[in-house]
Amino acid sequence: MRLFDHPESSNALKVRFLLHELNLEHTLVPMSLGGDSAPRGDHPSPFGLIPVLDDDGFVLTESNTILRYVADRERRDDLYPRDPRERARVDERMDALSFQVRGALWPAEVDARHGDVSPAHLADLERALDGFEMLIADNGTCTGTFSIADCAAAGRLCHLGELPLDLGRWPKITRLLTELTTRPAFVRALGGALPPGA
Ligand SMILES: N[C@@H](CCC(=O)N[C@@H](CS)C(=O)NCC(=O)O)C(=O)O
Repeated sequence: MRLFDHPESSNALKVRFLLHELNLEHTLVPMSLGGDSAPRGDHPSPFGLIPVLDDDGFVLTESNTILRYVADRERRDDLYPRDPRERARVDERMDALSFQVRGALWPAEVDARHGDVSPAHLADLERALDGFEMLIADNGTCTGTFSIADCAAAGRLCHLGELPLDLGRWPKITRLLTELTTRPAFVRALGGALPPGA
């Protein structure tokens, strides 16, 4: 397996976490970030985005799709259940991270890189985190047992501690982050170092 990757990509980190969790041998193909994301003939993604997985010629984009594919390929029903309701709960958390949390997180992260997070962006993010807090389990996982939703959550949220937020407002999210970012596979996916503030 080859993973087109960048060390700072949260979406690639989600996939690296799962590959390490499953001890799946893989080669990382370093890509650049910060391009124009326009489709390019020499890029494995039609959108010019990473991650992209190449599994013996089967080329797959979209980090959440890759997580689902890899768990299914390895027949890890514990990580991505077959039961329709249990599977829907995993999908629900992954979709909430992508469609409710990421949209609010990204502007705040961009602000933080420029040194000042706008109050409006912070308020949007706080609202999104309030919702995610209500959705998840209270035992340090998204659904009650470790699943691919947790790989998605770790990649998406591991830099939350770097933002000017009082994480005490979200005890379930705080526990989730503590459990996930200290998991050996996640530490390996990061290359051995925890991100600052994780
Ligand atoms: N929905 C896609 C989003 C992928 C995405 O936004 N990737 C970012 C890095 S996390 C990227 O490749 N950006 C292009 C660039 O910065 O050049 C997924 O989940 O895989």
